[in-house]
Amino acid sequence: MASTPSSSSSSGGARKRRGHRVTRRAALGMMAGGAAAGVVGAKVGLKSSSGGELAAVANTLGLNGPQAEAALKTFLPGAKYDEYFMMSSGGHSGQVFVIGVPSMRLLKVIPVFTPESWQGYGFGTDQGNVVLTEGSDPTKSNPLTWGDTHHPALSETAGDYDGRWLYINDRANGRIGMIDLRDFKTKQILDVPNIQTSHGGCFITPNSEYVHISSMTPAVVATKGYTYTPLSQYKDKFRGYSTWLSIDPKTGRFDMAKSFQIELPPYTQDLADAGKLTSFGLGFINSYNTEMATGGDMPGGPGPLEATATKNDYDFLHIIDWQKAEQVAKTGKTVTLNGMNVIPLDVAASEGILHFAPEPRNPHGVDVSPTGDYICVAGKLDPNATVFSTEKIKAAIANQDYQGKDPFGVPILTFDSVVEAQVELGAGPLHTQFGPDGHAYTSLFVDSAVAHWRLGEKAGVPADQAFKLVEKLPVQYNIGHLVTAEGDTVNPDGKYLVALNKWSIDRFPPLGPLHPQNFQLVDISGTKMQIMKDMPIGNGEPHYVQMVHRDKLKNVLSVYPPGTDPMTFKASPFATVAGKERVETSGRDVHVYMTAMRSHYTPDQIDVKVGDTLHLHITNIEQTPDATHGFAIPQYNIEASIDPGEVVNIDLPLNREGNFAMYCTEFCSALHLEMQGWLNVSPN
Ligand code: K7E
Ligand code: CUA
Repeated sequence: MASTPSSSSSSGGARKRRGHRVTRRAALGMMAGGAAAGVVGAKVGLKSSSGGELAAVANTLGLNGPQAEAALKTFLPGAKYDEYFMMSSGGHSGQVFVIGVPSMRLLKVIPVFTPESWQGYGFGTDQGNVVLTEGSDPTKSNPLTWGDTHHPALSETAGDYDGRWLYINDRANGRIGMIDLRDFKTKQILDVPNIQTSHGGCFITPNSEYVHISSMTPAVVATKGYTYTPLSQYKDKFRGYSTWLSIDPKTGRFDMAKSFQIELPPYTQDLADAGKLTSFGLGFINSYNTEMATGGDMPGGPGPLEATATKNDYDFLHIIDWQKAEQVAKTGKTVTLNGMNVIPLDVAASEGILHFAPEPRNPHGVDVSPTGDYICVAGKLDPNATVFSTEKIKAAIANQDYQGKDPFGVPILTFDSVVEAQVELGAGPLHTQFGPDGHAYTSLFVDSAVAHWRLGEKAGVPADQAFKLVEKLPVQYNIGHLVTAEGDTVNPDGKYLVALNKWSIDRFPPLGPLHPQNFQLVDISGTKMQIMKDMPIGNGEPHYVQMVHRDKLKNVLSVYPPGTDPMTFKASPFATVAGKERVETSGRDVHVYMTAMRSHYTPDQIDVKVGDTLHLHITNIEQTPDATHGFAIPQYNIEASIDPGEVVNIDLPLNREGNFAMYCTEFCSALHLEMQGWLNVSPN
């Protein structure tokens, strides 16, 4: 892969950095002698080190100078913290990963759509069970137990991450999860009405007014969920929905009374993004399969979906005026469908809520630039990034500058009137992220490369450099999304880029035929992009990731206040203090108010009968950070994790007699192994 020589005038030193932020060098607290120019330089300075061993180590590993330098820059000794955190989707693991940058260490797995036993999520305790069950409508009795997380969205204030909440969609089942960043636990899963799948989300509006999630594959919606319809009626009966979920500003939960949907034609709605600053109030959704193909690749059929869905030269960028929609949603022009306030397609078209702009065939990513002036669309089957202008879109809408209407009556803006530039980047462009000063970075799936290019004058780029490719960096291999530090906010930091590669082939030793994905950390602070580190992702297949500065996560709890219900952050009515432990029986319901502390449960014997329902209310009465206790009941599929100050509730119908040795699963103390008790279930 040939790299284009850099023509950028930017340099790490010239880029603006926020005053309050530590530079990477200071954060590392090392490299006192200055960045080493090469391996030999690596042993310079550092009197306190054991002396000139660094060059020998580098030689043994065969590291060149930049590699040795990258190794030092990404090493963090204990008790030194990463400057950034990546909130990574976990793909079909159904989880979210938290990864430190630049160390590329996995710091946490947050279970969202999939049970996770370490954290006792989905194994009998209230948090996981309640959230998973509530999010499984209409099959609450048989909860969905996995999801396909794709696009995390951190809450924002004035277009910048504010560290309060994180949302993530389930691409498979059209659901959305909400994580509170005080304790990094999932608080709510919503099975979004009327959408079976989701891809256009999550994205969040600049003041967290709404989190958006739209369907991917259109479906037939009936008043009671979904209904069977022959695919021959695809055009007439199948529909997509753009969903605007109102966020409760106090709790981060979804306020359904203020939420609404916009009905969309049966195209495949793909990625989406929210306008910001100059484009505030607009939302953008890509689409493909405007051909409305439904497959049929056996003899006599119309042909495979991927062939029929790529016939048109243009698909439609959906431009949604959500402020206008918000007003129309309050009128009588809407319908209620499965509890959701829905703006019908014809109303959306006639009220000026929905416009289309042609976009080169089968695009994938749509990304709004930091100032909001440019909307960058990358087309899988087109080598260009197509850059739309917010100003031109607004003018075209105002002037009704249409080149026609789609079959559903939605006006199509004239392509040449709304496009600002097309920048040839390479094969298979997918997603774009941003740095300061109009720097843009686009993933090239087919090329296996990152393309660095510049936006236009509205982003502060000199005219002679505007909309030009700067450099391409080969990555290993087949990059999907990419992320830059705070690169989808109004205030991107630059500094780091991570390539989220789908294939790793030879980068790691084979451990069976299923290979990990490969995250590659790239230094973008200098004039040339430089790969610093590979990180295998041995769980799920991440799609999008956001990278947030550590300073933004200012509300994180280290312990809960005593007796906290983590679902409400309020005192739990079931909290127990030392000395007040008790058993209360009412009919066949046995309530045990238990405490846990190093190294015992009180009570440690529970005597019940087959047919009783056991209600365990366990309070971890410790306030020492990290003094988490587990609680497992063998053979009953119960596993809890109880953090200091937390109250966990378990409802357990007892259907089997025996003496069950309940125990603490977290190695909490010298007498951890002694932290056990007996659940004695006698015959009825
Ligand atoms: Cu994988 Cu954002 Cu779902 Cu592109 S999407 S890679
Ligand atoms: Cu408590 Cu181990």
